[in-house]
Amino acid sequence: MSVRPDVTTPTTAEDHRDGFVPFPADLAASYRRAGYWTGRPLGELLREAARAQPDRPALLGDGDTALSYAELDAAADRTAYGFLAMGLRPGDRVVVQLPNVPNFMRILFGLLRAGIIPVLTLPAHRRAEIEHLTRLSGAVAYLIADRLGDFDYRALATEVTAAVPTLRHVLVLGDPGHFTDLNSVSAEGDSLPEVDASDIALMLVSGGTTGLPKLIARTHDDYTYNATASAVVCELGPDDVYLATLPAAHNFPLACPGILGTVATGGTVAFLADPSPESAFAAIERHRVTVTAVVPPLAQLWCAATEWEEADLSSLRLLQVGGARLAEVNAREVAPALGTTLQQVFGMAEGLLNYTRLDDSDDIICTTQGRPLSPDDELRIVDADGTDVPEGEEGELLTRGPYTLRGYYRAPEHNSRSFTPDGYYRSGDLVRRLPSGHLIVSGRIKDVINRGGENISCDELEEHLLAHPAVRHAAAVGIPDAALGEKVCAILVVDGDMPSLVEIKRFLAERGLATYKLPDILRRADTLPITAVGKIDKKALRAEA
Ligand code: OOB
Repeated sequence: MSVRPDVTTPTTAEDHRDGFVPFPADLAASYRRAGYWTGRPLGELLREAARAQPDRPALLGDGDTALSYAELDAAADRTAYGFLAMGLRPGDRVVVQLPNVPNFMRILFGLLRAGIIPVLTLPAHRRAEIEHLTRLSGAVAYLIADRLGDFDYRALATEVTAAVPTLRHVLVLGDPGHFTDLNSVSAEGDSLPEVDASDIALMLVSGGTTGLPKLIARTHDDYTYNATASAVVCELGPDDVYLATLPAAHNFPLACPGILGTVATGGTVAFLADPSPESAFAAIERHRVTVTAVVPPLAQLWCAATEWEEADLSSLRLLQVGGARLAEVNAREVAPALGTTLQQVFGMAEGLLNYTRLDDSDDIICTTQGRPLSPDDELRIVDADGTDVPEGEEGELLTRGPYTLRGYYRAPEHNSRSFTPDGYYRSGDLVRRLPSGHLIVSGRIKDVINRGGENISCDELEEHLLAHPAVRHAAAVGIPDAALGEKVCAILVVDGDMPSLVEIKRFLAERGLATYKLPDILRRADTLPITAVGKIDKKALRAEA
């Protein structure tokens, strides 16, 4: 499948800013004055740490190998010179699709230091997404691993190369076949290009719930702030060991505070290829991991697995959970099961990040999705007409601020819908705000079932379903119905016997749920489909239903 971007795609390095929506000059100046934007390119974070503590471990490899900051710094430079020696130019876009391997760091910093723009796709993306993102970005190179599980990325690269004329290089980690070995990208040099911190550093892929993914161009200034301010909230320091559990190209493990926040504070990064409890717990024990980030289904699985996996998790001081709503029952399990502080993170590749703080009360940590990272994050909560709702009531979250995009890359039509005229991003998320500023996410504006004219929030129903002792995962979707418009279908993954519809309805009614919100249909599933980063895939479920 190929989908054309809604503007003509320029293909030269110099044109990388065509279709980029910059921050307005007056706001940019105010973000600089406030000290959020420091003019430091992302590549400098590693440089500064290497100067300050050359011999400390930066990166833990497979087995017992480790790279010091000085070694990683030098490897990133050689990689940057290697890309330039191949003919890549600053401003060129390069689609990166790599698994969680230590090499990710050298390659990412190599690209950043050369001023080449990584387009960070996830290992689970396939031809539809990769071809679309390659075309949209006008990428000249595609960086892959040879294979992951049964999937051969070289075959995908062959297809994408044939379809997208701008693509000139395919570089492979592992067996390159007829492409080029990514490990051979290395050269010496004595001056790297000057990188302007207000320019695009990298592109993230939107986690959008509709249509093909969009590109989010993040600047060095805004993303450095994203990572460093997040590191402050999480109290990261040189003794921390951050485990990249989620796919490293996702905003959460990359910069919230993730890999980049760890480098900025001189800590150590380790990569986890397989997030199953067995492999994750072994990695936490072996590397003495202190912080990691997961999505709610994984948090649930890890909590359950402490019953059967023997491991010493005592080093883990902070488990960040985000990406989708963490039900309160599951949130309450984390500290007792894993012996760590829970942090809820409500974030988006588009920018805005909300964190529960380490010293928030247990109730705040377990029942809210955090409060904004920056004092200059501006939030509005509005009704369907765009009018601000009274304080404490539910509405759609709109936001702008020092690290929130002002427009998707090369998507003018989309931007006219996704942003207000004064630059607020319409998140599509339904939230309420507590007097403390903490947000409670109650769903997506589109994730509602309209049953006979009554709107039912799928999130709300799912939260109640999850409180049933037999229910491990739950999803609610609307099923077309001639009489009601839509009927409520609940899909459950259960431990042991499947409860009957009558039993579930009684359980929900006892919890005080309105009658019209009770499921009409109950289905059992062995697993629920998941997205590229591991969230429950409502889009796929709705399509199936
Ligand atoms: C993170 O980023 P994306 O871009 O994959 O997805 C963003 C969307 C949000 O708009 C919201 O709908 C949902 O994912 N979401 C949550 C949530 N965190 C994200 N919904 C409920 N509760 C939460 N805690 O998912 C992301 C980026 C950075 C940090 C953390 C997550």
